[in-house]
Amino acid sequence: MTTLEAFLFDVDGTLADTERDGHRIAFNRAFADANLPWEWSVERYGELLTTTGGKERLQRYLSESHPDFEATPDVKTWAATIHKAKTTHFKALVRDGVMPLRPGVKRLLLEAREQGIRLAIATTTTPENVTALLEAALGAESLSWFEVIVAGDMVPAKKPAPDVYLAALEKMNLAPEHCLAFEDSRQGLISAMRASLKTVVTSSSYTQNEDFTGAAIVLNHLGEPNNPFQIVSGNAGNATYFDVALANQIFKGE
Ligand code: XBP
Ligand code: MG
Repeated sequence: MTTLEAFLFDVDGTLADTERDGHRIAFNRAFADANLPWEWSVERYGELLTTTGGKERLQRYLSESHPDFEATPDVKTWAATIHKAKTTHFKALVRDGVMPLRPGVKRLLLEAREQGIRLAIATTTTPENVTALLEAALGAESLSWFEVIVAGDMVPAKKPAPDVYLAALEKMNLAPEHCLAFEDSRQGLISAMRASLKTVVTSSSYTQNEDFTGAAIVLNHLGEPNNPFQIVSGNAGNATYFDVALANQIFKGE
């Protein structure tokens, strides 16, 4: 019988709600540093989020909103420079504690470790951001909890391509049928499904109205004993929060 051996986690929106009050603010601060009078509103950032990856998002914004802007020495280098400043601001925001882990994340990670379930991260974001987030939320030693951390710039294509998940599975020498992925967005779900992974979706503020067809279960968050999840779609039996027992139930398709 196939057993559940590993959890593969997305970061942005899944481990923590990082986009609106984290990445967005960091981009706006990087614009201010560069004396650019641009500010991404909550709404505009929501539109831009369909492009995964910060550098790619910057280039899309330029072509849509400032097509005449002369990026020097070229668009790619310009985007990389702004993005570097943005990463510095993002890490400072993480250290300020503005992006706590979502409900149930810490509890589930601890329980998974206790039960010998292997852990990995498959994310679009910059590795420095992941390190900062884990250190701030769980302590520096938590980095070693994850057998592999695969980030978007380490593979040919970012989500919704399956590359980050395929790379994580390869590094762990694991077949997808032994794993569960955790995602918050349609782009992430598609990425995981293209890697043949069963996927648990915990929708986040920006993604709650997205189409999650194909997910094993969709919840508003993982829940806690004193903070039950709401089921958007799928079957959680009698569970009110997501634990390893429910993971096994979903994994077996019960
Ligand atoms: C997250 C992203 C990332 C972040 C910013 O997608 O698209 O681009 O918004 O990170 P997912 P960087 O959660 O599906 O992985 O600016 O470091 O690229
Ligand atoms: Mg995400």
